Amino acid sequence: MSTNRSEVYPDARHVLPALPYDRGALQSVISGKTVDLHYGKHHRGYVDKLNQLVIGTEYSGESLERIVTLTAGRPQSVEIYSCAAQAWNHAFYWKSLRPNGGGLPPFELRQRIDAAFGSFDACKRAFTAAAVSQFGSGWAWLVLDGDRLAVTKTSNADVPWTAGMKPLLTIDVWEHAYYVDYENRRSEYVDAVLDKLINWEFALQNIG
Ligand code: MN3
Repeated sequence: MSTNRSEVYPDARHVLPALPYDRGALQSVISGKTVDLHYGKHHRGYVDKLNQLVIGTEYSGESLERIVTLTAGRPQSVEIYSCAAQAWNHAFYWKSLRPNGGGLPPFELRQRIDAAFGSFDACKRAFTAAAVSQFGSGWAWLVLDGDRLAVTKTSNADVPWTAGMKPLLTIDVWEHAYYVDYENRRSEYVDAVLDKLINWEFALQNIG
């Protein structure tokens, strides 16, 4: 008997994960309108498109992570790769935020931050610099690179784990993440996310 998941579960579909909070819960920084568009249209669109694209392919029934890993760097699979990676990135982004977030990281994380960056302020400056300097669409990340915390950025749909880095937090810097609320002022959005929404507890959980 085959254990191929696509045969066992022929109707397996990627699903849009529920938002971890109410649509208006981030409104001190990100409006409900932006969440409606970003989660309800963009994130949902990546999931829906992926489900269409994988029908009848070798990727049908595979997890998002597997699809990203299998298609990364394959020009013939760029559309599937982009939708899968964006579906993964957005699920991770919503968890990287929380109402009444920001502030100081938990003590254990602050020790790791001090060791890697010298200070919490230096870490925030590095995170902001990565987010603001990403040319065009992409993502800024706090990652584990080996056993050391680092900040990095990726273009378009790219994830850090195909380069061997473990993601701890992310900030979406595609224009659709902030343009309705901040127009072209990306740095204002990034500063506000870091001060009021970023979920340092989630980063600590991800260190594992
Ligand atoms: Mn986005």
